[in-house]
Amino acid sequence: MHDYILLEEKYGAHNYHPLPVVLSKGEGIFLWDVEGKKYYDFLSAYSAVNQGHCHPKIVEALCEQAKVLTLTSRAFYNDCLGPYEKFITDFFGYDKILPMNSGAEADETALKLCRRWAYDKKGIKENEAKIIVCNGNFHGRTITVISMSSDPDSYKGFGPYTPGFINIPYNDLAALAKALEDPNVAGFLVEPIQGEAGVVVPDDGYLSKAYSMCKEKNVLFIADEVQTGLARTGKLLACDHENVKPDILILGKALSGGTMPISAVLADDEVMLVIKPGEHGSTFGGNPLACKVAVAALKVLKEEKLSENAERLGKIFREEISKIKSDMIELVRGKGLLNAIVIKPKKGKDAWAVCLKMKENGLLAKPTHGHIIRFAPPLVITEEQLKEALAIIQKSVLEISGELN
Ligand code: IF1
Repeated sequence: MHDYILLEEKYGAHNYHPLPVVLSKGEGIFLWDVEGKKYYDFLSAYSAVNQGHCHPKIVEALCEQAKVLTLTSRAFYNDCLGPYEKFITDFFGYDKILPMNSGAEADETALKLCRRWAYDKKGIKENEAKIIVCNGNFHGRTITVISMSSDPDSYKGFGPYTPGFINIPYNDLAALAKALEDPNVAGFLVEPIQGEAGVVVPDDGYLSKAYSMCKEKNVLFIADEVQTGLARTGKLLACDHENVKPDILILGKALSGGTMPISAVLADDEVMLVIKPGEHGSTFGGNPLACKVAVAALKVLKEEKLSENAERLGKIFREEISKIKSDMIELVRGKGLLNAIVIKPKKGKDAWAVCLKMKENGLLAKPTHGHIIRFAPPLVITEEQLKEALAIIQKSVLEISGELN
């Protein structure tokens, strides 16, 4: 175990600080380390494995297509892309898709689409378009994306930054109204729930009101559903909770069920067709392998009713966590199976210590911002398994806080 950690330490960039566990196998909601110890996975690779680790139908699609054709580039047509594009646009109800790979790339794509739409359709003077973003956002790691960030860990020391963004507080409609007064505003980019910020759920009605305010000003409502989408919050999309259909929808992570980087931007013709041949793309975007995998991954969400499961079990999770009597648990929040608890440190023990204890007890989760623990198991978890996991969480918190006698 130690050897693998030392190898990463010596030969890998130090851009992460992982929990000291070395994993070598995954199946459904479980992970195993190199010593054969089994864990509940309560991170789901940051919601990329909503369908569970190594889902047989997704892996089969991957393996079958890998034997036939993996990549052609977009210089030529292939026999997987068109059928995938039809499938996913029907699935989400949009005219068009633009396929990419990582979430950050899909966010970048949405920003480019929005800017071009601003100049070609809205009539904003070239180079003057602005996009409203929220404090506490997380959209990835590229220079333009970190230019929108309000978190110094993300942006500090990486300037100069891309201009053209207006930062406003999240969940603040008055601030949005004020920012929308600027006639050069072309879009509003928002996470329906802020993941990295610590699973920050906005007030009911925030998204739908924000959407109608954008419509009033002819501003594109752009939803980053990379983390919240694909059944995670109890609906196919988190925006579905408020019946909002974003003008631009950004998907990633679970679009591949965690097998490879697949992301997508969906929009109707009025927006999508502003980008012309040669103006955007990617070597791997829309490759045959990805197309087959994404179709399989989306089918699993529906076939296994993962939204419904997330909705039902999410409620149980929050109810049961609230019952844990510990002064270290300040609050629990979330939607569906995207939840977090806020930890009040006690005698020098913080969220990291709780995560180490949970690891010891057979459950993996990751702290964020020092005092928050995100809980996001694969959505194929059953009620019985959830209860077992809850018992581990309870035991671990009480052991750390010294409340277990
Ligand atoms: C890391 C958090 C999760 C995202 C949203 C775009 C992207 C992400 C809403 C970019 C990525 C990640 C990346 C991961 C940590 C992680 C994360 F802790 F930062 F908040 F999921 F909870 N939009 N989220 O959440 O997607 O380019 O990475 O494919 O290690 O940076 P990507």
